[in-house]
Amino acid sequence: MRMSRREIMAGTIAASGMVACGAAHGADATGWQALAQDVKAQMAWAWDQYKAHAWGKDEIKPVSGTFSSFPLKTHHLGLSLVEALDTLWVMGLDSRFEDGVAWVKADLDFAVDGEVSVFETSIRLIGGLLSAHHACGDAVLLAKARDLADRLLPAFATPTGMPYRFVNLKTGAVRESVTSPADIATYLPEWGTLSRLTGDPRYADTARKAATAVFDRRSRLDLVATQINVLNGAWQSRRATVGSYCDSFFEYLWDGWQLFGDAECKRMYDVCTAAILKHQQVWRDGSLWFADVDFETGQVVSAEQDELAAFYGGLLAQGGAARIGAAYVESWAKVQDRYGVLPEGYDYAAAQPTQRGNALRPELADAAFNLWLLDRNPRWREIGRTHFLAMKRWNRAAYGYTDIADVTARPMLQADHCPGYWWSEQMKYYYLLFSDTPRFDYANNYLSTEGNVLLGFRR
Ligand code: IFL
Repeated sequence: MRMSRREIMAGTIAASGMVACGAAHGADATGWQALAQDVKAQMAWAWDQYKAHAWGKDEIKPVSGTFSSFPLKTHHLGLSLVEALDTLWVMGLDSRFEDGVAWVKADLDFAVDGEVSVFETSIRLIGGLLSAHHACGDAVLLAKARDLADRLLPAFATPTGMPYRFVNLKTGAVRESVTSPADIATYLPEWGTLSRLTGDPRYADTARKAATAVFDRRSRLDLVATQINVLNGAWQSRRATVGSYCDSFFEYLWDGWQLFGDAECKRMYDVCTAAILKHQQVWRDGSLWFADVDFETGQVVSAEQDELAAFYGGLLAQGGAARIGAAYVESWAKVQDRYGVLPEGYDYAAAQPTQRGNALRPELADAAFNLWLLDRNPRWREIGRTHFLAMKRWNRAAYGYTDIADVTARPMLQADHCPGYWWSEQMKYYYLLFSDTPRFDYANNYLSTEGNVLLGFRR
């Protein structure tokens, strides 16, 4: 496929590791456009590495130049490629986007006798295909997304409507009935979009029923815990958290309202959020945190914060709690200033990391972008810039961007894995945050938990 002149320049700049300055700088005294061009150049460079060393594979290992599979154990579904598509498109890396779409149309087949996580497969692959479809309108992308959703549907055939955690893509065999609110209830934006585009209500109905089933089992404090049995609805843990296992359950309640105007989703979001603000909010040395608490008594059980919870300030602000959302983002920004890259776990009471790695995470950039969409305060761009520049400094490896084994070491210790979400999330958040691109409607849009744009592209 032929590359445009702009794309060739982007690749050249990235290969040299330089920021694209020149004309863009002249037109933009604060350097945001130059930064956007640098993000685009890094994306082009990383894509070219993926193409050369891992084309059609799930995830590149950027230090060794090899690859690994996910969500299937031994078979590849081009995860990174699918996740990258709408990011390439919004950046105007059009020939690379077309290359990727051509691969999907010719080579992506979900009829594989293997087991996947229902949640991960939905947010990454169904979401990636739908956002690529939103970018270019190609009907084959929608058909592939629908085929995949049909293969996940057997997981939802439980007495409660909450899905099993794993399903076999070919046989429909299911496994693991104890799972989390995030695994159960992170479907409505993608599946509602599928219903809207195909005219088949089953997808939206299934997703909504699962989310409602979690909400209906909340405690008397209106909190949910991290683990539940989908066959009998009995909770298997007592820990309420805004981090891992629950995070995108809250996010998709709000999103059901934002994307579809579903008033019941808003009511559920408001009830859950009021409870979290009442029972989990902790102020310490001028910083705001959300403690893990017992979901029935409200007693604090841990001061450890997942890095994954860093997205939550953006969600709170979207839901109307702008001041408190901004405060939570600032708490994480202080940790970022201290370590350069956020540790996966952080204890706010001890002011120390509890897990020293970082899985190339997008959450702080995600929150900064959501706040930027709401008030255009340059502070959020600055937090995004710090996130991006630290990534360039510490995560760049020979064949792409990698995760970190220890953020406290100097130089930081690199691991060897580029997760699929990197292609869909932070690279897109940075670009949208810095570029003011006309391909995106900054006033009316929707990005999923995986950063997939399901509303807001301007073709
Ligand atoms: O898959 C990503 C997504 O944002 C999510 N949870 C974690 C991943 C990124 O850290 O919902």
